[in-house]
Amino acid sequence: MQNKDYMQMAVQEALKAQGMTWTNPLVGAVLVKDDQVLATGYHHQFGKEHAEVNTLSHLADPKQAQGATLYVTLEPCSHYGKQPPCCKKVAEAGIKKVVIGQVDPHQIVAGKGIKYLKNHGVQTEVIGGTENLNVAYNFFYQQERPFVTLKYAMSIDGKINAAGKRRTMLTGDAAQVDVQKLRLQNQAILIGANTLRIDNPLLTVRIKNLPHPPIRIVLTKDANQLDFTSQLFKARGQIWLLSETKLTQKVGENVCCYTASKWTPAKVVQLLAEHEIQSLLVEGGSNIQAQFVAADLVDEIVAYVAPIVLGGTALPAVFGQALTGISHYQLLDVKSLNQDVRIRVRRKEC
Ligand code: AOF
Ligand code: ZN
Repeated sequence: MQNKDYMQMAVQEALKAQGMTWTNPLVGAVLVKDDQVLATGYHHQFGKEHAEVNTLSHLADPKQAQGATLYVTLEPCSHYGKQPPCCKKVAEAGIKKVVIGQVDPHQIVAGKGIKYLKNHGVQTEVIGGTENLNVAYNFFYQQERPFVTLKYAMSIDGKINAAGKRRTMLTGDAAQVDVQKLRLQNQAILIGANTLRIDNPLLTVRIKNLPHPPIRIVLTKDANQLDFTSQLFKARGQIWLLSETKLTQKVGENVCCYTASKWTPAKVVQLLAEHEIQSLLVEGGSNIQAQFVAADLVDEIVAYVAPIVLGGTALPAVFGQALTGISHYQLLDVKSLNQDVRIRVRRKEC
């Protein structure tokens, strides 16, 4: 097996924790000696041991690590955080070489792990190719704002709701499951007050029990006007209300209200950045989608297209805000989900 094959194995390890690592990256590792895999491991959960230490813990005898090569999808850390520095553990274990998928963009590490290893006689090689594991994490530390994804389901004629302001189910089960996977990869999900009223969504992840479910955010003019009997308020997890008016009633321990004279997409993104939230999924409605597009704050779009024609005066997916320019995106992929199709596009420079 070649370097990139072992690294792919480490990527598969990392992916086992999807949704579980909260603001920490997904990280996987494989320990190899004489072309034999000695141990594999990954970072299981936010606050828990890192991938390198988890891998070493799977060895029957710690001495086996001496002279071995460690493949790890992210540069080993060099700082004391919730966990001690991995590069120290790696050097102490007698590992000869560390093959790294990508340098850690987080300033607390950013090359310091590699430097430590070199200074302690451990060879290092950065081979690249694991950046897609942590798109939002990388983006956040490079751009200092969360990665924003717009998600909507639309009819083949580009509409999201039938006229009459009622919820219209457009896509089938396979697309619904796919949306769950998308939510799993985001730390916050935002909707407008209209979507809350019309769709009454839960905005939860139901395919996995997450220690930190995505923060559910409602953008509204007046938080006091929201219907607190909506399903959203019944499900577990943090809720943020972004309102122009102070909330005067007590709603629940998990509900926070932030006020601003006018909430713009730029202010929303700034608030999230201040809380170190690295990813945001905007799930509607069309006016909010339009505001994010007009503010040029959309990094990825995931559109589910159903073979339905709504016609007439039904609302388009993105509508209600003047656009200052045309934005160009790059096609990531197209996937069939039974009768529906998912199209993903990403901003060219991401
Ligand atoms: C992880 N898992 O496997 C690796 C990480 O607060 P801590 O101690 O958990 O440190 C989190 C930081 O450690 C993270 O932002 C990243 O820079 C580095 N590496 N983190 O959660 C891992 N290898
Ligand atoms: Zn570490």
